[in-house]
Amino acid sequence: MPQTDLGGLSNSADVNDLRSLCIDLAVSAASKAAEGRAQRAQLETETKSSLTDLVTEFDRAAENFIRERLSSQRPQDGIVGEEGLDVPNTSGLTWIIDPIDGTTNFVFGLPAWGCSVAVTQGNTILAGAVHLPVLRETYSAASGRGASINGTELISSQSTSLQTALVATGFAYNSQRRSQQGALVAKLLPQVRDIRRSGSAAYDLCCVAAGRVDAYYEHGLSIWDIAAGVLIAREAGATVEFTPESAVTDITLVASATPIFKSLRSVVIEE
Ligand code: LIP
Repeated sequence: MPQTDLGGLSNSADVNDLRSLCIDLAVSAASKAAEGRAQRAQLETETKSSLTDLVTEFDRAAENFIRERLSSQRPQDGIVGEEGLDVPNTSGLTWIIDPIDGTTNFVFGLPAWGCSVAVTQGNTILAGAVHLPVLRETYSAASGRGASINGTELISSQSTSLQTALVATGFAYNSQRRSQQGALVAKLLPQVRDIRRSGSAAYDLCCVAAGRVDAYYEHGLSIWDIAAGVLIAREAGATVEFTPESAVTDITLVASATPIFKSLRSVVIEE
């Protein structure tokens, strides 16, 4: 995905304005969801693609909140969100929304969940933000302008050895794919320091950006899981590839310290 061509948005002020809006939307939506969660001892859930693919009223409310804000502030822009219908753009810009990434964690009361908001121009990610309210962490980036956590610059790992790399991954909701993913983890585990599984792709990519893990890979992702985190990790200095670049679902992603990228990709991607 090209990172330098900003098309009509050559003005860095525009890119930084978009970053500020990503942050505002992600923080506001995730904070509302956290407040609502705190008032419920038990959550009602529905299922989507499988018995384990959960959605709650708070996922839908958070996305509707963001959609309403965008329709009033950026009415010409398009929207692609996990829980709602696509909206076409007349401005060339499209917002990519995962209202609650890590929904299972949200339901079970675990901390690794957050709202991910990104804005793209074609295949270029211009700006993005991920807010995790329980962790009190806000990650953001703008294309060519660096990445930060709570306003402090993010610098990714520069690990040079796969054998000592801490690697994050995740698993799909489809049981057949999970058995393949389990076999792949078993193959990788002896070759790396250790594996971590947070339950949120957006958080995993932010952890790559922060150098808290040296790498992250996953198969079967959706664009809303990763759009903001991809830019945040890239702007922090990591190498990130995902394919197919123009896909919305069934995306394979590898992100890591640049020196170990090729060796990790050779293990986790079947050529
Ligand atoms: C989640 C991803 C995570 C993956 C989970 C799930 P959701 O997204 O962020 O990486 O392993 O299976 O897809 O469903 O919580 O928005």
